[in-house]
Amino acid sequence: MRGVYTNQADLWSIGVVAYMLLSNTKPFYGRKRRVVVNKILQGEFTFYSKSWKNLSDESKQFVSALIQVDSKKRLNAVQALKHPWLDTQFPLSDRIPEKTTLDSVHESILAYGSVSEFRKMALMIIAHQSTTDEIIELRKVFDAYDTANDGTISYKEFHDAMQNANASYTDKDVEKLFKSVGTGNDNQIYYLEFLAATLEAHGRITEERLAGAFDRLDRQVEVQLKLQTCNETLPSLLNYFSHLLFQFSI
Ligand SMILES: [Ca+2]
Repeated sequence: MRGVYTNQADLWSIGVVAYMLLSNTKPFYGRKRRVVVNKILQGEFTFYSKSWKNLSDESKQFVSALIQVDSKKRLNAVQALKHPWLDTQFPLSDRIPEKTTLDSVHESILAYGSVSEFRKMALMIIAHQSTTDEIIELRKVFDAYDTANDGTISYKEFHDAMQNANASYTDKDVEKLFKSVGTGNDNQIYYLEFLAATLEAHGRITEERLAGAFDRLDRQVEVQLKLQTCNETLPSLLNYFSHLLFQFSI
């Protein structure tokens, strides 16, 4: 507001956004704009609202260290990432999948090649309805595969991940596996496809749940799939669900 902007201004914004996300209230408020502007210029805010009562001291310290008028006193990005609140609540090691999970995902992908298109569709419905708790481990693996962090697994990323899992794969083997998971023609594996391919052999799908998903596939889709037109149906449904799921999951 004083006309001097560096990337330290972004850290102020992160402080304000963190304040709002944590408490669902604004740090600076007032009936008149002049009052609000004054408070911002002074960096004058409190943790007065009720929602702050249940929040940790570290979260308040994190916010306070960012909503600092003096940009030199404000944490920089590196310091903010190392702040005890981020470090203890969301340690980096928690976002890396366990070796056993990586192995079982690899096995699921191997088994997925022999799954019918109709069953794949049902698995996508289940994936779409899965809760964050159910898929949190799989999301970690997805992120580990998606090294460019752009929300899809490219052929190259998949190839690297498969080579890491089993160095003896030929390019042909990897291509076959890739095509069994990625149903579209754009050489990408979407999040929903990945979940569908890895949920089942991960031991998370009961027969009742699968039966329920089959029931939900309406008769028209069933007929279409039986008529082998699934290659047209699957990608369009997939893009829709995949987009939704990726946006709203962790
Ligand atoms: Ca990617």
